[in-house]
This record gives sequence, structure tokens and C-alpha cells, in this order.
Amino acid sequence: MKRNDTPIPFIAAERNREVPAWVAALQRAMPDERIVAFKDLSLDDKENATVAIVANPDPLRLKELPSLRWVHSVWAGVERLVTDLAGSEIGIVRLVDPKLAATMAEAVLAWTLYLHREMPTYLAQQRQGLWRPLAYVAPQSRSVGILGLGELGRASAARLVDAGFKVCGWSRQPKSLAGVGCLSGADGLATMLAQTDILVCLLPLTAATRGLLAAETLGRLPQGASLINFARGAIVDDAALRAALDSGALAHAVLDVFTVEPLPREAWQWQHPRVTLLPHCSAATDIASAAHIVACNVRRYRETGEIPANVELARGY
Ligand code: NDP
Ligand code: OXD
Repeated sequence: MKRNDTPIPFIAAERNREVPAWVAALQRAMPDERIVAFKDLSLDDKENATVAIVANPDPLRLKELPSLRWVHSVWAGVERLVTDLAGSEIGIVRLVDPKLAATMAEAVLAWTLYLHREMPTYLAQQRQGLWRPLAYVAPQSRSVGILGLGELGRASAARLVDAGFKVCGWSRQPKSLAGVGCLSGADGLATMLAQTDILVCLLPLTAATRGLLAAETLGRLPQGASLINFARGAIVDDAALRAALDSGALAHAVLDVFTVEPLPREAWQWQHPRVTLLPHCSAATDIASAAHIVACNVRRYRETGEIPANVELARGY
């Protein structure tokens, strides 16, 4: 097959050590394309590139590509691109990978079980030398509320239903999912929060979801509920979260994402006894699987000239 000589740059954040692995995997998945790490692009390459594959890139790098028509993110969350490319004509395609959804669903189940089976309490008791069994609660008596019923939220909901939990979910548009109580709108959110023991956040970060989990919304949860945030740090108001944890209104928070990442060493979350902290690892991307999905989208674009549609700039996700 004839090789397409217009390069496809791969652009990652400064600290990303996986660039060679991504370039190799993408090249393997697209042998008829020329995938080039940003640092290896010639001036001509920069001039001609119409498509770029990106992993949370520095926006200044995108500005060096004057012919760019669209970018394919290998991250599922694209809030930074949506902001950086606002007002431009450049299209954004994000990663939608069933393998990523399965990994996230596994993480949601794992950390829901961690909270459900009272592991934070048993850990604290162990540290105090306390031998004190707690009453067993069956999953059928535990309500899990999922914020966001998209690719990751739906897969997670199905996994929780299989495990026997009572599951509710909240989305922008009304939905119908087997075994899941589906809610939408402000009233739907209030209804869901009031009956949730474990709240799982899988929303995209947008103008509408930034700071959504603040004093008023967290205050609607029953006393002693817990939070799992696997989405984006800025969806949660940190001061309100800290106050709810300090008072015991919220029993525990499992936090994988933060407003600033890596989380600064002096941040309160590191030491808080009611926080379990993870380094943005709940759903790692499988490079080979993602490269295959990106390759399918690029191939379709080469054949039809049409940019695959999956991110709507106006709604922010
Ligand atoms: P999707 O776009 O597929 O789903 C988003 C869901 O959120 C949809 O159900 C959508 O509603 C809902 N939603 C969006 N805005 C609102 C709103 N204002 N009110 C109510 N519901 C809303 O995203 P994914 O499931 O693929 O990913 C979700 C997020 O997970 C990503 O944006 C990313 O931030 C995060 N993520 C975290 C990872 C990690 O390792 N920690 C890994 C990968 C992703 P509707 O269905 O009506 O459109
Ligand atoms: C993300 C990702 O969006 O890792 O967090 O894909």
C-alpha cells in the first residue's frame, strides 16, 4: 500500500515518557501513515500536517501546525483541548475504547467494594489495635449513585448491578438502562443524592460540571455516605469536600483525580484520615487497543474526508 507522506504528529505533555511507545504502536496500527513525534517534525511536516494525535498536549505546540483540521485525543477526557481550541475550526475526537470502559468499571467495582465492606474503618481499627466486627450490609441494601452515564458510567453501572448493588445514574439527557434507576436534571440529581450511600463521579469536566459537588450538593447525601471521584478534580469543591470529611458528614472519599496533578506534596488530601488517594490510575489506557481505534478513525478520514464526530464543542464534551 502506498504510504501517505503527510505526517501525523504525536504530541504529548512535556513529562510524558510514553511517547516512543505511542509512536511505535500508532505506526504499527497505521503502516501506511507516517507517525512522527513532535520533536522530530521538520518545518515542512509542521506546515503540512492536517491531523495530529495528542495526549494532553501543550496548546502552543498545536499553534505550530497551521494546516491542522482535527486532533485525535488518546485521553478520554478532553476538557483542556476544548478550552485551548475554543474559537478555532479544529475538530476534537476523543478516545472511546471499550477496553478503557472495562478497566474503569473494574476500578469502580473494586473501590465500591472497598467502601461497601468498610475497609477504611477496619484499617483505622487495625492501627488502633481494635478488634471490633461491624454489622454486615448486603449489596442489595447499598445504593450506589453514578454521576455520568456515558461510556465509562454505563459500563460501571452494569458491573455494579451484576455485583448486586442498587444502582442509580444521572446524566444530561434522560436514559433507560437495564437494572439502573436513571435520572436527569436538577431534580433528578437531588433525588439521587438523597438516596446514595456511595457516590461515583464519572462526569466530564465542563462549565456545567465544574464545582458541581459543592457544599449544597454534598449536603444532600445521607450522613456517612462516601464519594469516589474518578473523573476530574475540579468537579469537586475541595474546601466543601474537606469540611464534609472533617465533620464526618462524608465518611470517606476515594480520590483518583485532582485540580493540580501530580497532587502537590503539601496538599491536605495526602494526610486526611478519611481520604484514600490514587495517582490518576483508575483506568489506564491500553496503548495497543487505543492505537487500533485511532487508526480506524484516521483511515475513515483518509477515505471520506470526514472528521469523526464525537466531541461537541458547545456542550464541552
Ligand atoms: P462520556 O462523554 O461518554 O459521558 C459523559 C456522561 O456525563 C454522559 O452520560 C453525559 O450525559 C453526562 N453529563 C455530561 N455533562 C452533564 C451535566 N451537565 N449534567 C448531567 N450529566 C452530564 O464520557 P466518558 O464516560 O467516556 O468519560 C467520563 C470522564 O471520565 C472523562 O471526561 C474523564 O474526565 C474521566 N476519565 C478518567 C479517567 C481516570 O483514569 N481517572 C480515565 C478516563 C476518563 P449524556 O449521556 O446525557 O450526554
Ligand atoms: C483521562 C484518560 O481522560 O486517562 O483521564 O483518558
